[in-house]
Parts: sequence; structure tokens; C-alpha cells
Amino acid sequence: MAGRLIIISNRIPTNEHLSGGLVVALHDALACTDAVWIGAHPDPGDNIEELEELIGSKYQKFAFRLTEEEIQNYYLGYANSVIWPLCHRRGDLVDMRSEYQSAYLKVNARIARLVATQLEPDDIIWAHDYHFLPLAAGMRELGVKNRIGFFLHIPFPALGDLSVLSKPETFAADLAQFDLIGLQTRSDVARCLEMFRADPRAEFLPDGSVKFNDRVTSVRSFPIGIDTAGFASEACHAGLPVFGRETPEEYIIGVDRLDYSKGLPNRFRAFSKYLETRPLGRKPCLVQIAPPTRQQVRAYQDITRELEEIAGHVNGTFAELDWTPVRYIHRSVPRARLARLYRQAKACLVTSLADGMNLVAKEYIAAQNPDDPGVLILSRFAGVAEDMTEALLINPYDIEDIAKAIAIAMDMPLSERKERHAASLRIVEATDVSTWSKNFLRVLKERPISVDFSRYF
Ligand code: GDG
Repeated sequence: MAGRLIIISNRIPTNEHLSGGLVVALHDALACTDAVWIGAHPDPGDNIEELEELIGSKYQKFAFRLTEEEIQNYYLGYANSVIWPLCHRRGDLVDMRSEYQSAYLKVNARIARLVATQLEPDDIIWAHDYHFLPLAAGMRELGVKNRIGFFLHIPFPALGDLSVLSKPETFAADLAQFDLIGLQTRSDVARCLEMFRADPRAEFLPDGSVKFNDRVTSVRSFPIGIDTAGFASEACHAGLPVFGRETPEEYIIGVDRLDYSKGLPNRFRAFSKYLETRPLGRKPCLVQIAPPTRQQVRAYQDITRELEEIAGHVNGTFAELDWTPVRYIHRSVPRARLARLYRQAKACLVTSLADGMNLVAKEYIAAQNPDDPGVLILSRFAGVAEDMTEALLINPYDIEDIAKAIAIAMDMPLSERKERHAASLRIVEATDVSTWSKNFLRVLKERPISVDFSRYF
């Protein structure tokens, strides 16, 4: 009998109100597979040694509990105050504490145990993201021989930056316990291979895979995508007007979790710069949806305050009685409304300083009317820019560069908008979320089971 697919991710959808790239991507992809999804329960609890089944879904779902302290030290601490800033080139925001690291290892060891008890010999395991770097290592210690794949949704760190970790050498050793390491882009793969190349314990095999001690692992890029057709149809869906009576004449859209990696302050400053030089009489808006995230972490409190200050400043400087230039919404907006907001926007601003892929860019392109599309202004530092080269590419550190791109986008002739959009749409279609998960799982299943080389030499 074919084995099941066991997905492990930090977040698990508990209802249909989804936000966050990973949850959206997996929910769309796995609704019709024989899959079991295991993730953290949204509420803390002390019953940590058991998995709880969550009912009411097309696939089996189990949740593990984290205690309040583990949420603090494992999730907000090591995962989001060490690994996240490290991978997003923000070494200055890394908050290294021994209790964070020990909680991270302890939680991973426990989840390895909990998952191991569920396993049947033919099951394959797919672990997601930076919360679970040592998960395969923990499972191998328990004797698990099943195939285990890993997908990192965020950028792979540069070799030199790994030195901020107290034991940088464990990063490579832990990853090498997975059979397949999936990354978003070719540049991520290059950085990962550079790490293995610099490690005396690693050896490259003729097929490009990496032999590390007695295991073999492959490193490949699988650019994540969206449910393109589904999103496009949601965007066309007629319904109540998105804005009601306050419909702006023309607007630019931004949609991001309020994270310092998304370059929001520079985006607002660039919009302000554009307003200084805009043609007379023009009253464009920047509609920014930025739901809160990780608000207990200091760096997120700081960026929230900074953004509110800039939004207030821009509005104070430019607003008129009948015009509010920045409409900043610090809440989550329903997905269907988001899709229609994208479709009516003249442009979309993605200004990430570092970003694994960026699904918003793909959603914006999918939502456009091909006969009169808007313009995607896209950071060179978002993974999506590696392939989507027909977007208006910008340097998010350069406010003038972003402001110029806004001016170009606002007046771009229809023929150029159509050409750029068609080229970008081809990329979105070619990397659809179901292609992404199918490709990853195909390669994971194809991989020869890791050979114990010590037997042969
Ligand atoms: C990580 C990586 C990678 C946002 N606000 C609302 C809302 N969203 C949805 C968007 C989009 C998703 O959340 C955000 O995805 P991104 O890819 O832009 O960014 P991250 O959350 O940082 O995701 C990223 C991704 O994982 C997948 O691998 O691309 O690089 O950082 O789908 O639409 N959805 C709704 N209301 C909101 O207010 N409904």
C-alpha cells in the first residue's frame, strides 16, 4: 500500500480564514491527497506529550501543544528572534539566549518522538520551515528510516552569517539528516551548497548530491506558487464594491504581514516622494493592508510604531479634506476582498529587503484583467524576482528608485503593461502551487534511500 504523506508545519489551519503564505499554499495543495497534517495548536496547553486530532477537514489533522513558556522561548524566541532575522540578513536583530536554544531543541526532540509514534514504514514526511531544522536529526536518533523532506520558505542564510549561531556547525549537520532539502530559488541552493562545500564533513557525489557522514541529501529549488486559477476567479467575482462610498480615483496596493523584512517604511517614504513630484491634480492612494504578526517581539513593536509614524506624517503633509493618501489597515482582510482589491489597483508594491519568494506578487499578477492590467513594482531581493524579470524591478534600499518606479507605473502605456503582465503571468502559471508540491514530492519519492556508505568502504 502506498504510504501516507505526513506534513509537519508550525501553523495548521483551524478554520477557513487563512493568512500567511505557508498555510495558504499547503491548504490549497493537499486538500485531495492521503495526507496527515501535524502542526502547533493555536492555543497553549500543558498536555504536551500527546497529539490531538482536529476534526472538520478533508485530510487528517493533528495538533501538538506548546506551553506558554515554549511559545516564548521556542517560537517567539529561537525561531523568530534568532533564525528569522539571521535568514533575513538582520544580524542586528538576533537575540541570542541559551533558554531560546534549549527550548528549540527540546520542542523539536518532542515532536520527533510524537511523529515517530504515528509512522508506518511507507509514510513519507515533509517538514516545513525554520521551526524544524533539527527535526530529522531527532527522528534519525529514534531510528526512523522513512524519507524525510524539508522545505525552507525563507531565504537560505549566507555562510558568513551562520557564525551568529552558538554552534554554526550543527546547521549543516541537522540539514544533512533530511533526504531532500527544498529551497525557493537557485540563489538559495547556491548558498546552501556553499555551506556544505565549506564543511570538511561533506563530500559531493557525481550526481550533485551531498554525502555527509553516512547519509546522502539532495538540495534543489522548488519556487512556491499560488492557486492561480482559483485566485484569478476570486478576483473577478462580482460583489459589493470593495471601498463603498470612499472609492479612490486610483490606488496602489501593498499587502504584507507587518514584518521588518518587507521594507514597509521605505515603501511609505517612496510614496511620499512620489507625491511631491506627481502631476498636478492627481490624488492617488496607497492602500496598505498590514495585519499584525509576532507582536510580542520587540523588533515587531518597533516596526509597527515606525510605520504608524510615517503614515501619520505622510497624511499630515499631503492629505486634503477629500483625500487621504495613505490608507493603512493594520488588520487582516478577507481573502475574497483582497483578490478584488488587487484587481482594481493600478500598481502593487513589493519592497522586501529579503523574502523567500513573496506570494503577494504572484497573487497580484493572477488577479489582473489581462486586457487592462496593473503594474507590479517588485524588489530585487524577493525570491520571486529571480524569474519574474518583467516586473518593474527596484532596489528597496533606494527610496528614489522606488519613487521613480511608482511614477513610471502610474503612466505606463497599455501595450507595455500588457506585455509585462503576460510575461509575469507565464511565470505564475508555471509555478502554480500544485506544481510546486507535486515536484517536491516526486523528487522526494525518487531519491534513493540514503545509503550507509560505511558498509561499502
Ligand atoms: C513566507 C515567506 C514565502 C496577507 N495579509 C492578508 C493575507 N495575507 C496573505 C497574502 C499571501 C500571504 O498572506 C503572505 O505570503 P508572502 O509570501 O507574501 O509572505 P510570508 O507570510 O512572509 O510567507 C515568503 C511564503 O512563506 C510561502 O513560501 O513566499 O517569502 O516569508 O498569501 O495574501 N490574507 C488575507 N488577509 C490579509 O489581511 N486573507
